[in-house]
Amino acid sequence: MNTLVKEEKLLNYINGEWVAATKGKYVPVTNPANGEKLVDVPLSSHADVDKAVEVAKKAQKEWALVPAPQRAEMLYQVGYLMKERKEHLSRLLTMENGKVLEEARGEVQEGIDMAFYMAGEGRRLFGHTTPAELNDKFAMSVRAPVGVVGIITPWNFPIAIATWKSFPAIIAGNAVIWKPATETPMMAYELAKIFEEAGLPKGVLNVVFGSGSEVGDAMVEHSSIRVISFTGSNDVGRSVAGKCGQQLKKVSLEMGGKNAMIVMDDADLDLAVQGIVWSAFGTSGQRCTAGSRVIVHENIKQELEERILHEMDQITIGDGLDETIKMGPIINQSGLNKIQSYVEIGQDEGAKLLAGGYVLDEGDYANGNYFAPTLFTDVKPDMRIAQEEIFGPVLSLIPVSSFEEAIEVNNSVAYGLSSSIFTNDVNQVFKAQRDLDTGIVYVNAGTIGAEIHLPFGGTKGTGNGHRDSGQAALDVFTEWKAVYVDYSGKLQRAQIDVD
Ligand code: UN1
Repeated sequence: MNTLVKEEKLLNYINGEWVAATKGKYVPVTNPANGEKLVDVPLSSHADVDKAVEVAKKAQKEWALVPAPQRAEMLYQVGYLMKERKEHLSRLLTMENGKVLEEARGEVQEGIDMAFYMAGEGRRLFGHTTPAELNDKFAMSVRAPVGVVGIITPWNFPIAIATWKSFPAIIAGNAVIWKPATETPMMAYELAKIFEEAGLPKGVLNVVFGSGSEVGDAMVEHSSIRVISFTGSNDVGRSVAGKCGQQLKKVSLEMGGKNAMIVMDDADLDLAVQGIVWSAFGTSGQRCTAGSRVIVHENIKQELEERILHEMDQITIGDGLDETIKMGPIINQSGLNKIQSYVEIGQDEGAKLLAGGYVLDEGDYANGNYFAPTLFTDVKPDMRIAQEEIFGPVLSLIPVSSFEEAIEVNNSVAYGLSSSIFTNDVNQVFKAQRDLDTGIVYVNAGTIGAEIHLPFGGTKGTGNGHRDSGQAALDVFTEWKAVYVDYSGKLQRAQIDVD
């Protein structure tokens, strides 16, 4: 048994109390590296969501009246506690998610950065002041909290994405109902404990564990939850958006990518190979931002292939708690099945498999969910392996003969999250950042590694126009309010009494 997880069963966190879910049903959470059971997570019901919303409504009214700089004090405290517990949180994260420890530390750091960044917003939360069109009249816009907001977070970045959503919501004066992914509940449990210790008033943050079909649905359907911020699959996101649309509920979606790295024939290939391998096989390819296509100039295709293969050979695979390991397991069996099925699809489509393509299940790998790093080449842009999100360590090389073709291939997918280009031609750099149609563009680096003070999200099938993190996150969790103060003492009619 591991010693990091003290609890046998997790409890929901509602109104500042740890309470059992009403139905009394649980599912086990296992470590994807070795199949070891970590904890049981409750499957809550509509009734638990209703309870959480009732207390959140009350708590939010008071929280909204706390001056934002004071709300920030609590968030600074959350940041300090996360910092103090960084190693503990990182190890737990590796155990429940499988990502290697170095990456887990990076993810926890992303959450710490977000705490201090959003705490700073407590002294900004800027609106605008602007001249009024009439004399003796003052005009400004201010950000107002929306009320009770719902956040639904995925297992692949269980703490960072939770901070992208909950911290701006809370600093802006909202109360939160949070449904974490059932695969990775320990991060939610730990973060809720940190909020509790930091002194967040009861009911401002409520964690309800459970399935998307029951808890997620109850949140989406609840008329008192006025915003849903969702990160997850495209299918679920579309259904969430449809239901929210019916209720005129604000919904912010982030639903993945089919991100490409362009390598031009003047690129620094050493750098390109490192960036490609890190983006494709880091986190075992289980990032929304993972680079799963390389669009390569035909002049350097063969050399790049050889160099990528060489670098792939250096990837050590196993339990991420072992610091010599570079790539951890896949989250679960259904993830493995999906990856395996895409390898078959790629072969049927006529792509050439250069490496990997199989499940690792012998010896030390027997009890975990491991997939070999996989490389396809001579992939055509319209093949399914070049169009659909695989969410695993599978990379496709697509040869092209010009810069223009590279841009066109990049933009030919239904998603628009991240893209990158390796080139030393300054003209191509500026054309690429203009013409690549994704929400994130990297130059001379891979597709992953977004920083928290910039907007995170994408175009087309990746989302619906909103962004996580950065200033943009405040737009999701606030309403703009235009305020006019007429101090003329007489009736002044806008657009009419203007001379
Ligand atoms: C995700 O894959 O959903 O930019 C988030 C990155 C990380 C976050 C990824 N900072 O790769």
